Amino acid sequence: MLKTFPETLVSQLLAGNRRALARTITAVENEAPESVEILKTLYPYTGRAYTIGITGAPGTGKSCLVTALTQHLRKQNKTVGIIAVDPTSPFTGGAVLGDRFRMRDLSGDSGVFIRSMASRGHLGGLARTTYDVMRVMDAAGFDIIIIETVGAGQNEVEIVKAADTTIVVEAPGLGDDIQAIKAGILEIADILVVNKADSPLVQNTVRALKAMLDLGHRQRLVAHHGQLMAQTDSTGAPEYDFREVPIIQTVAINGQGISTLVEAIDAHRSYLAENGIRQDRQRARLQGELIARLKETLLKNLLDTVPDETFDQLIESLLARQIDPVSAVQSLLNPQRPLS
Ligand SMILES: Nc1nc2c(ncn2[C@@H]2O[C@H](COP(=O)(O)OP(=O)(O)OP(=O)(O)O)[C@@H](O)[C@H]2O)c(=O)[nH]1
Ligand SMILES: [Mg+2]
Repeated sequence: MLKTFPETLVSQLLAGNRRALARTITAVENEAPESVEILKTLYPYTGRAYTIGITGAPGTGKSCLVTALTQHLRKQNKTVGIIAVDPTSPFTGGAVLGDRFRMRDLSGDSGVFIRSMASRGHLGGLARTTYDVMRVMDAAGFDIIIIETVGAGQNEVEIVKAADTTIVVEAPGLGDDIQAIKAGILEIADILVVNKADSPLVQNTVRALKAMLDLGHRQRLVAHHGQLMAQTDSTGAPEYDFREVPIIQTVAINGQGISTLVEAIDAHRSYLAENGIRQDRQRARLQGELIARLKETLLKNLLDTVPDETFDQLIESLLARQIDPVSAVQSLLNPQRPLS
């Protein structure tokens, strides 16, 4: 393949070239050397897309929901980029036959771009490359970016935090427990969806979710030094977010409830905009990213200056109780300081 300069690739991507988009995403996903230049060049074009995170237990119908949602958004003439962080997702071809036909409907449409990312890699790395892939799609001009992750734990919660609107998907009949509790993802939901509402058990699930929402109040979060923290009032007590989390019933395989879901997303979007919350969240996210990257760079720069033997010796000294960990850090930061 002919080598394309990052600027050329980015200008092709900005011009709507789908192959350039695919190649850019691959470079970014693999953290290829040119990805730094690519991300730098396209950064000024980011920050426009509205992002929707969809998470929930395996098999609740997330991919079908993403498909139905996308078809609806396309009717409103919105372009949609989809990132599926999920090795078992139908987007990667592991679907039952019916799903695969549905996906083909989507991928034949130039207003839709689907990318699946294997959930390999360490926690921070996965979250970061996912953000970067989102940025690429954002710069490519998609109106909406949807991220699907299996809500199995902290990993996915981190990724979904990058979304403007987070949808947690439940389905009836997956066991007695509400699946989201296990992963602790209920509190990140801006909208709850009970999919597979064609099941006779749907009302049980809706009732259980309502009861749980009544029990817990979500703390209002505020950006502080790069982290989202609980907002407190003048007495130090936490403030709560009393926005009601809607529970929406859908049948993803036939589109039932999807227009109600889109209305709920629009309402949440307005809520974020009217209260300046979207801006606050973006600020917090960027602060967090800046600090994370700073830590990583400082650590790398420092470790580059420390010979392996010095490092190994230090570990041995720690093990032999000749030095304590805090002093060990000091000696690494200040090599002139004698090891005592
Ligand atoms: N009856 C019924 N089946 C559904 C509905 N939505 C999805 N399904 C079926 O549920 C199964 C799982 O759907 P997926 O969309 O792959 O679910 P998922 O949550 O993306 O699954 P993972 O990505 O593996 O976690 C498929 O066989 C779908 O056909 C629905 O509303 N009603
Ligand atoms: Mg899926």
